[in-house]
Amino acid sequence: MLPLDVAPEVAAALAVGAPVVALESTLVAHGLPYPDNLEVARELEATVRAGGATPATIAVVAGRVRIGLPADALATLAADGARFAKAGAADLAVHLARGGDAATTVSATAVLARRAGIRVFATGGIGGVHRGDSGDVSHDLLALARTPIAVVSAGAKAILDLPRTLEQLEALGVLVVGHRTDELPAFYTRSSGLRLDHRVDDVATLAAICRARWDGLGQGGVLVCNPIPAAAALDEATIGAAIDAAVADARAEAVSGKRLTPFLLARLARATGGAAVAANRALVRHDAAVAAELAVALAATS
Ligand code: PSU
Ligand code: MN
Repeated sequence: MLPLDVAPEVAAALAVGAPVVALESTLVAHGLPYPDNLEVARELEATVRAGGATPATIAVVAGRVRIGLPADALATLAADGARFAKAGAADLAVHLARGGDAATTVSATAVLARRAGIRVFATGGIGGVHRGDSGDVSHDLLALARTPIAVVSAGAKAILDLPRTLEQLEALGVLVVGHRTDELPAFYTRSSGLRLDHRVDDVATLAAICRARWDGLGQGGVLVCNPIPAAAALDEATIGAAIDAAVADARAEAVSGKRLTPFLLARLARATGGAAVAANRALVRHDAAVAAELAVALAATS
């Protein structure tokens, strides 16, 4: 039996088919500096609520899966992020068996959200194929392919090799849909130059697509690509140069594996004087708002 603690508010919503949006905890524990991360975590929950859905931040605490974190647990996750392991879907069993604390990545959050009966999940940017020839490919991609959930994100993080990431998504059979865009967004900027096969301009259509994919076809994940709001987008050349420098630093310091993504994000935060953090914050808030809309639309048609 999976040790699953669903917060009362989330359980009540799920029991009546009311809209719920899952939120991940790695973004909080390892993706953003303190105290911005705590502000973001709270902001995301508030944004989901304002959109008429119930937020469920997911993490592993003392070997139990928590679907929906009380305020004090959220504060600990943010202030004490380093104490939480970074868990992908494959790592979960170890933390559960050992009674450990773990922040969940996109792959782990998607799997756990589905186990709890949640269909919509908001995050900033999914993991993907890293640049260079290390062969580092995030498990997020395969987990998304297998898990019938809609993940609303601003594309894949721009620190990645975006053309390769998009090819892998296609090869794995993830349905990638642009929300009011024809292109894969590049996280900090609105466009990557990579065209998407599908674009949707309203959430009612998006909900119908999700239903057809899950209920009709029995297929897996939908990646909803929601570009950063124009006013919050960073200058492409500036952020591009900062990313190149961060990737070069990681190589020089031989940073790889689970540490790589947090290392690159921290470097960008520093190199841009916080502008990368501000952009990350704005884009993930926008994702939470669209995810709430989608959850409401899905609940209305269930
Ligand atoms: N999106 C963000 N910031 C983050 C992440 C996503 O805006 O920190 C996290 C997600 O949890 C994602 C993970 O699953 O980074 C990818 O890590 P890796 O490349 O090690 O698979
Ligand atoms: Mn990796």
